[in-house]
Amino acid sequence: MRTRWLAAVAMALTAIAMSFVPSSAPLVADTAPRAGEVPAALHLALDHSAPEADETVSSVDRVSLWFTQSPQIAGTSIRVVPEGGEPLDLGKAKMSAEDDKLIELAIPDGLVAGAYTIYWRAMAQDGHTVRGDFGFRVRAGR
Ligand SMILES: [Cu+2]
Repeated sequence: MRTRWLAAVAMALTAIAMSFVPSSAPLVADTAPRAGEVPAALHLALDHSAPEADETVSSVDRVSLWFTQSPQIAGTSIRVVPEGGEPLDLGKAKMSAEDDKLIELAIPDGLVAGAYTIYWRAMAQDGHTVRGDFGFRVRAGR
């Protein structure tokens, strides 16, 4: 039948076209950008941190955030908020002199035991602002 033959040709052409998709293309559908969005991989993002998300530490003298790109320090901030409390007055986050993707907030007096949330905001070189938050705990006794 003619329609069945056309369907087979269409499937073959689709398979050929798929084989030309570069291997660097995202494999997971939900990472694909929607119209008007910048692909997620091109945005600045938090790579890792110290303390890590959900980590319990015995003491902490700074928050360190490593980003995937060097942010604009003027649009970048870190807040530390104790559970049920107000943001701590810790001054401004600073860019590491050795690593322009590392932003640090000093906590010279350390933190008392308890749960904390870090709220961060970072401005990419392209002007996009990205924000996020994660929690960590300081255990009692040193
Ligand atoms: Cu961007």
